Amino acid sequence: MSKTLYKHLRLDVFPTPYCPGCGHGILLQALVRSIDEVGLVWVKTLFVSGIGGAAWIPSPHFKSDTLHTMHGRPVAFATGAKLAKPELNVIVVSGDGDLTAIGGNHLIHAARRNIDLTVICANNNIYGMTGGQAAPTTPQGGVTQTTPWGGEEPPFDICNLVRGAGGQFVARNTVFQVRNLIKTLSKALTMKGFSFVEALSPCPTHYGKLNQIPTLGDFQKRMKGQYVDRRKWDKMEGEEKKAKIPTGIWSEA
Ligand SMILES: Cc1ncc(C[n+]2csc(CCOP(=O)(O)OP(=O)(O)O)c2C)c(N)n1
Ligand SMILES: [Mg+2]
Repeated sequence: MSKTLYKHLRLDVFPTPYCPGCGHGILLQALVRSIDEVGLVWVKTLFVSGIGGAAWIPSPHFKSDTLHTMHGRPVAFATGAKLAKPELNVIVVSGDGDLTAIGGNHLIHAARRNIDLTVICANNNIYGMTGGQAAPTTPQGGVTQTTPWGGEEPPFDICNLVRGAGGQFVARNTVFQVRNLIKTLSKALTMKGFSFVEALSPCPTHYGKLNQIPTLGDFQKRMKGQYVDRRKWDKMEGEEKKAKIPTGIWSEA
């Protein structure tokens, strides 16, 4: 990372706790770059996270006020903080498990109410920090510690979920599309209303190990062939559509 960005970080807590190849570290860097780009002022900013690997992105790494809350509850805490101090930029960073399993209700109702929050979800398709259990985002057939024969249930499409609930700005990028990801984060940070960014983040240690994608490079190869702009994806059909991951912007207004 460029030394000019060090001013945003608590350097004494580095290196991060992430396993080798975890995409959460790439998201951390992308978020710092976008914070720098939009000139976010730390004294007017509060980061809120829940429990999980992704929740460690802002806390303790960012030189900002951070609330590291209970599992599933960051959106509820963030809502309270925004109501009490509307002048704050309130930004939630947490995982797919935290935000869509135990915290799913808070997420959809904050989107429905169009509260002026930015929510960033690092989606690695698994409960990473607790050893790799299935999440509501685990793909059908995905092997995890709790689905050793492959998950049977269809996963949430989180962007469709949040958009359907009323989220104003809704977007998805993979951490491999880092320039797009930074642009998307910058838009989300500067928009009024409920903004939601899903960052697809590989987990080689838990998901990859059990699904023959053991390294970050393997994920990159696989995901590069999968992601496609959502406008193109909308026109696809059948097996071709199923094999792809739509990325881009769902809604800007
Ligand atoms: C009430 C409660 N239930 C369960 C847990 C255990 N727990 C901690 S983190 C976590 C899931 C984290 O998954 P995710 O949010 O996807 O983060 P990741 O580690 O994958 O980045 C779970 C189930 C907890 N801490 N508290
Ligand atoms: Mg996860």
